Amino acid sequence: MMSRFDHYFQMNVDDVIEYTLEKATEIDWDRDSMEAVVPDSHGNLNYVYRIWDGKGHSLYIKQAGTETRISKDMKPSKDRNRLESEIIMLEDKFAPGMVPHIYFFDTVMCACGMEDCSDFMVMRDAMLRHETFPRFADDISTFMVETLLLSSDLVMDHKEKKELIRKFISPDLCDITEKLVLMEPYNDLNQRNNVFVPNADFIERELYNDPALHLEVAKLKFKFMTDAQALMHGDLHTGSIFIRQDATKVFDSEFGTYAPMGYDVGNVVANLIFAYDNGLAAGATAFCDWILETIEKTMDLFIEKFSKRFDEAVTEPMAKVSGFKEWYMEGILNDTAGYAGTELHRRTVGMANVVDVTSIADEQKRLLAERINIFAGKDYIMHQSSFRTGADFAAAVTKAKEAAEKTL
Ligand code: SR1
Ligand code: MG
Repeated sequence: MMSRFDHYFQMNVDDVIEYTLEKATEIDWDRDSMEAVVPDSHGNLNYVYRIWDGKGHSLYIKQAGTETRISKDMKPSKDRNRLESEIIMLEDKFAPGMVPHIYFFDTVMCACGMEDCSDFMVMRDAMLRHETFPRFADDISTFMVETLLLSSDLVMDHKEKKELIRKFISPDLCDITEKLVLMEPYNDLNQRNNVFVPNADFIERELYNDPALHLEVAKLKFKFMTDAQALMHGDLHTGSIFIRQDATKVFDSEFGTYAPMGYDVGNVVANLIFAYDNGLAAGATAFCDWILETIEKTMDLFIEKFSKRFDEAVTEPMAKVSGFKEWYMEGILNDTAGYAGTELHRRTVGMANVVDVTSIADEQKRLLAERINIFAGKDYIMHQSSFRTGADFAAAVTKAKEAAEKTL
C-alpha cells in the first residue's frame, strides 16, 4: 500500500500523528484524542515531537533533518537516526532500562519512535536550576562500565566486535567530533569558533599559541580516530541524559562509534564542570559542592565497578595476564583526563557552546567560568597520568578556580 511516508521529507507537527499511527503499531492508539507538540528542549542536530492520546499512550518521534539545526552548512548523513536507534537498542542490552525504549526506526524517513521520557528532566536544564541528584554518580558509572566493557574486545567475541565496528562506522559524525572537538578549539581553522570577546587575548595565548598543548591534543585526535576500543556513546553530555531523583536514562547516541572509552567518561566529567561554573556564578555553594562530590564519586565508582566487572566478565585469555587489567585501566584514566580537557575547551571556545556558561550574564563571572574550563582542561590534557582517583579529578577544578581568579 502506498504511503506518503514512502519518500523522505522533513515532517512537521502536523505530519507526526499520521506518521505515528502508521509506524508505531505496537501501541493501541486512540486516534481521535491524539495530539502532538514540539518539546521545549532540543539538541543541535535533529527534530523531536511528543505525541500522546487521551488513553495514556505517548512517545517521541525523532527525525534527522538534511541540515543540522545548529548550522545549515552542516549536512551529516541522515543515517545518523539509524545509528542512534541501533546503538540505543544495543545499549539497552548492555545496561537494561538505562536508555529509552525504541519502538521502531525507519530508514526512509530517517526517524524513530522512542519512549516518552517527559516525566524526566533533561539533566542540563536541571543543572541550570542547581538541582541535585543523589543517584547520578551510581547510575552513570554503571551505564559507562556496562556499555563500554561489554562492547569491547575484553568481553565480546572479536569477530562479532569487528562486525559492530563495520555496522557503526560513522564518517560524518566522527568528522564533526574530529574538527569541532579535537582541532578547532586550538586553531580556529574553519573560522567558526565562538569566542567571548573579553576573553579573546587569554584564549589566543592559552589555547591558540601553546605548541605543547597542540601536540597532546594531536595525539588525542589520532587516538580517537584509530583506537576502536569500545562502542562509546560519543556525546555523553548533560543534554544527552534524562534524569529524575529515582532514575537516569541516556539518549541521543547518534555520535556512537568504536573509539576510546575515556571519550565518554571525560565528557561526563567536563559537563559536570560546566554545571559547576554556572552554580559558582550564581553563588550556589551547596550545588557546587555536590558537583565536586559527584565528579569524585562518578570516577571512583567507575574505577571500582570497571575493575570488578573486568574480573567477572572478561573472556579474552590474554586480557587475564597478570598486570594487564591495571595497564588497561590506566589507559582509560589517561584518556578520560585528555578528553575531559578537549570537551572543556571546545564547549568554551568552539562552535557548539553550552548554555551553562553562555547564560552567565555578568562579564567577570563568565570570564571566571571560561578560564576555569581552560585551565582545568589544560591540566587534564597536559598531566593525564596524574589523575588516578575521583579526588584527583575534582581537585583539578578547585585548582583551576584559584588560578583563574588570579587572572581577573
Ligand atoms: C554540529 S553538531 C555540534 C555538537 O552538537 C552535538 O551534540 C555534538 O556535541 C556536536 O559536537
Ligand atoms: Mg546530541
